[in-house]
Amino acid sequence: MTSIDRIAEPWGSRTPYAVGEPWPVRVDCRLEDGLAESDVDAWVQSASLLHSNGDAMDIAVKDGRIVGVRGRAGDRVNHGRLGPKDLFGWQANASADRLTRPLVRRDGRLVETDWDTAMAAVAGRTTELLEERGPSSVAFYTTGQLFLEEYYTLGLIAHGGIGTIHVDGNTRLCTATAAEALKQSFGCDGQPGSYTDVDHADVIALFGHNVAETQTVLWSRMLDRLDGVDPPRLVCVDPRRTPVAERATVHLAPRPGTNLVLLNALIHELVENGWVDTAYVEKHAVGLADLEKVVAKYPPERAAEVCDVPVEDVREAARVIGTAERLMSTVLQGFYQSHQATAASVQVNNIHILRGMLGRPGCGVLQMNGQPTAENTREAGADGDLPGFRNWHNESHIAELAKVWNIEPTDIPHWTSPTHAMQIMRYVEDGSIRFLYVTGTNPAVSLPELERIRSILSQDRLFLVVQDLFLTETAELADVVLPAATWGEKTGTFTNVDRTVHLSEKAVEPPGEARPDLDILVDYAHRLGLRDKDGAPLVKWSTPEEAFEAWKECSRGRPCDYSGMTYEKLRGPSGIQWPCTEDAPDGTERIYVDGAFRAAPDDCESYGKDMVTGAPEDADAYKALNPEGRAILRSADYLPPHELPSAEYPYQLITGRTLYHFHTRTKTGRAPQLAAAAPEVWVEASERDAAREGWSEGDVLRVATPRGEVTARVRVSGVRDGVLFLPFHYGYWDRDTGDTGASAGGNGGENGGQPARDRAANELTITEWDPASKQPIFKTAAASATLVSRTDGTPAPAPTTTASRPVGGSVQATRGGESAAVDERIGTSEEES
Ligand SMILES: Nc1nc2c(c(=O)[nH]1)N[C@H]1C(S)=C(S)[C@@H](COP(=O)(O)OP(=O)(O)OC[C@H]3O[C@@H](n4cnc5c(=O)[nH]c(N)nc54)[C@H](O)[C@@H]3O)O[C@H]1N2
Ligand SMILES: Nc1nc2c(c(=O)[nH]1)N[C@H]1C(S)=C(S)[C@@H](COP(=O)(O)OP(=O)(O)OC[C@H]3O[C@@H](n4cnc5c(=O)[nH]c(N)nc54)[C@H](O)[C@@H]3O)O[C@H]1N2
Ligand SMILES: [Mo]
Repeated sequence: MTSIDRIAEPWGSRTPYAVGEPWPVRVDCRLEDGLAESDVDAWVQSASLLHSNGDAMDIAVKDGRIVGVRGRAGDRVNHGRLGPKDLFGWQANASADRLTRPLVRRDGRLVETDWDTAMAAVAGRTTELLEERGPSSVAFYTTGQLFLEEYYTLGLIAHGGIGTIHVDGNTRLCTATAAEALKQSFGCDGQPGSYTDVDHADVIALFGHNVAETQTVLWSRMLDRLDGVDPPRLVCVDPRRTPVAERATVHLAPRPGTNLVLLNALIHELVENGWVDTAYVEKHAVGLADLEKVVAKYPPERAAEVCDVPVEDVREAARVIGTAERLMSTVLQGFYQSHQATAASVQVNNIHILRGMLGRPGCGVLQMNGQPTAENTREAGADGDLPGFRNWHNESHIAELAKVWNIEPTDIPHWTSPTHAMQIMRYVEDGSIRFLYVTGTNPAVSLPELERIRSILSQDRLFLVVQDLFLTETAELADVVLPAATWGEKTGTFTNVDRTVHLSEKAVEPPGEARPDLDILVDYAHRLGLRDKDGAPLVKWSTPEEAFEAWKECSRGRPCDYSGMTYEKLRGPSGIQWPCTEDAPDGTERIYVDGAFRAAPDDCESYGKDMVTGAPEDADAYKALNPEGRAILRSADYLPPHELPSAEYPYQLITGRTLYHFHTRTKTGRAPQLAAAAPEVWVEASERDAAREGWSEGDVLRVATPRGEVTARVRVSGVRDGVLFLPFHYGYWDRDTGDTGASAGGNGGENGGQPARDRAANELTITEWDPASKQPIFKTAAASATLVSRTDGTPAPAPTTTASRPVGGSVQATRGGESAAVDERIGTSEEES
């Protein structure tokens, strides 16, 4: 056993392995200082909730408190490993500032109340509005961080009970493009790949995905292959020099917003050089002629010019991909939140279809998820999707769902497309939505153009309900705040990006009167008096396991089929991949084996959309295009981004994450080791831009767009020239004062010289979304940057271990020290079995 500073070494020790071998076990364990594993009273099964990787772990409990975590050796996903956010993030559960009682607004202030008063207000206002203005005045905005059982219940209440079309999740900001890209290419959501593809691939291509920081354990798996014999070649497409880029065989750093040109050029090269599996394509796909016509216009020289990357690198990347024997690809926010998101992401599917690289070991495409339970928001229908990947525009799917719910098909609103999150905000702004129930998300920090969002959410005529663990920036604006229990304090299941389902069990009691989201939703449904068509309660369950059993029936026969799973089975050594049925009781490692897609017209989830206009296509057009349910090669031409650099705003601004924080920091900001590693916002600029502008490390800059300003110290990093990068984690919440900024103005005190108000990246971002997926474009805007003051010698508060690594100078390395020590036990193959 070794002890390692896992802030300084986020990926831990290497356990190299060769192609086709099993990934060695390494069990990571972090307990409160002074405790040994033998001191722990109980180990309670769970998985990580601060990213989408689904790393299995046990929660250590002593005297009724969470005192640490340990990775689960036998789990297929992580083989015992955990990332820094998991190793330290659990401490937030016991934070002294957790919400412990419901709050209601009285005379303009939030005051504590009892549950009955709070719920009566929530249900009462819903009922009033349903009577006065109908279901279209009621909206739900949820998350990718609750459990499957909770989403299924919420989806039923909203779609089947209240009958509103205004239901979405923050998954719209996160994985809407993943879902859309999969629907466009394969007719249906659902990830073809498996994490074990890492063990077999000879080429791994990462498109706008900083996996090293955002799925640290998946990167550990890749690192262990890279350090083994037969390492895979890596292709990285990212405008920053991320840890992935540093290990890449080819790193393409395109101008933000030009992904589609690059991908069209890569496909141009595949076609041109005969790197296409014609037999596979002929048998299993439609659309080749159209795709060829489009990519013919994108020779590598065009990509070199538009994306500003060396032409030989484009050719080299195409050659690596084109000659791969087993290609694995991943796609994430550098594509999903960038210009022409769906069109670009779909081209990655096209590469796999063209190369016949689907459904066998090493040949997966992962249109990644970000949040731990985003997959479930989508499959259980708590966003703009219907439960079980059913098709909104297929009457027999609606009838089937109505049967499961024992309601009339006409009770499920499906006359128009569901309202996406940004449109929900627009309707709130316009006043047609008067009630918004927000669960597990913090839109006052995470949505684009925050000044607008704040004004929308603070309107008097809006009744805003916020269900959270903390008094967040959003909760500050609410009419009712409901204190929720979270991970470790409630039971439920969730599914990672490679379809692995984990059970997360209750380990400790929630603080004060906080309740599981499921309990609150069930209570809400009963108070609304929601009934099925026979007059029985619409929501027929109250425990998580009952909800899971109900969900199993809803999923039966659909691609995300859970019917063969039970809680008992999930208590086994490893998570289980869906589909899991009577015929496949241990789950299914890869779907779409032998080109068996779920794209047949009567089976598919979507008839597709025009990727430029977003207009949905109809059933007849789809049947004509794809009568036999093959994969669809969809193509699109490049269009320039709407907001391009100008004399006034000469830079391109991109935003994203750092390894040590999760989103708006409600959990990671309350874990001392994580908070210390990245305490405050910074802005990254390239060496050449800094030299030209005369900026040096730690100088305070003001970054501005037409929407707002952020003040931050500059880190001279490996970002490409002409691009500025801002992490989006830092809202108004101030770790030292606990202030969430409700009392507007520069109230946050000293943050490197700037008031807390101007540090949220989303003050700057633009209200714009991808036409097909409706995902906001957080990654392509024009910005200016000006010097506010010279550094007093203080460097930017940015980690040195990650993409924000300084290019020169003498910045002190990011370390966690004693308090970040983690035990690692590298297993033998015996322990592994
Ligand atoms: N540490 C940490 N891990 C997380 C999270 C977290 O908050 N913190 N959040 C989780 C969630 S919900 C998500 S969605 C994922 C996100 O995971 P990622 O998508 O990996 O993270 P991001 O930092 O948003 O963006 C990835 C990269 O996109 C690049 N990029 C920006 N613009 C462009 C572009 O135009 N083209 C290309 N090719 N690349 C571009 C950025 O430089 C950045 O390195 O992470 C999950 N894991
Ligand atoms: N500029 C910019 N903006 C972005 C992004 C970007 O890259 N750049 N990324 C976008 C992406 S991909 C995402 S996913 C979003 C994330 O944006 P948010 O969803 O707003 O971020 P979180 O901080 O994760 O908010 C989750 C909230 O849920 C609460 N919570 C946690 N567990 C529970 C629970 O069990 N029950 C309840 N009721 N509440 C709980 C937490 O305390 C927290 O307040 O941000 C998006 N915004
Ligand atoms: Mo996300």
